[in-house]
Amino acid sequence: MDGWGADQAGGSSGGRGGTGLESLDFRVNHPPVAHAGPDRTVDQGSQVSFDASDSRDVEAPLFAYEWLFHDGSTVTGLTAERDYPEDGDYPVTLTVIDTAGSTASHTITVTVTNVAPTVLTATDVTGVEGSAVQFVATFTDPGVLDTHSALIDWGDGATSVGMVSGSSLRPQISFPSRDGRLSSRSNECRC
Ligand SMILES: [Ca+2]
Ligand SMILES: [Ca+2]
Repeated sequence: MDGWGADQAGGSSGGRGGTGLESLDFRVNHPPVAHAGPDRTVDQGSQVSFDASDSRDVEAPLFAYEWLFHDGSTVTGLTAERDYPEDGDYPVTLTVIDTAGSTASHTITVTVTNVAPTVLTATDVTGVEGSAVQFVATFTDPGVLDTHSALIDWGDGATSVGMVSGSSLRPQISFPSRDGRLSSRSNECRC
């Protein structure tokens, strides 16, 4: 136990000229219990809500709650929210403080899994024989911090590497020529 306090001071006295006796009643503070909830597994791009309602203290309602995230940022309060745009494992530590100043912590892990990109648009292209045509596609990925490569399968065994450009929210792929069919996997757009 890491906290205590005097609950009451009382006393009794001895007789005249005798020895005195004083009594003190102490109430030992029980440390709080922190509970940040279960470990989580979410898709990248998700917002995760945290709730410390299962934390408790014997003596009184908890005085304060603080959430510490992997980047060193903190949020105070019974609940907190956090966006996870990048896949990986991220610790979240809840620290609670009781009215006597005792603290307790609980750390959970948020596992963020990669989500494959999705090809949104790819239009048919008509060209003149012997001339190059540009083929353009767009895709989306909830992992806005992900990097991407693109490959087009022309359908005859030939492939070409595409150039990815544009904003992270709506990137675009440009290919040198010909037409093909679209598919996607992992963080690679195969068009
Ligand atoms: Ca307590
Ligand atoms: Ca992704």
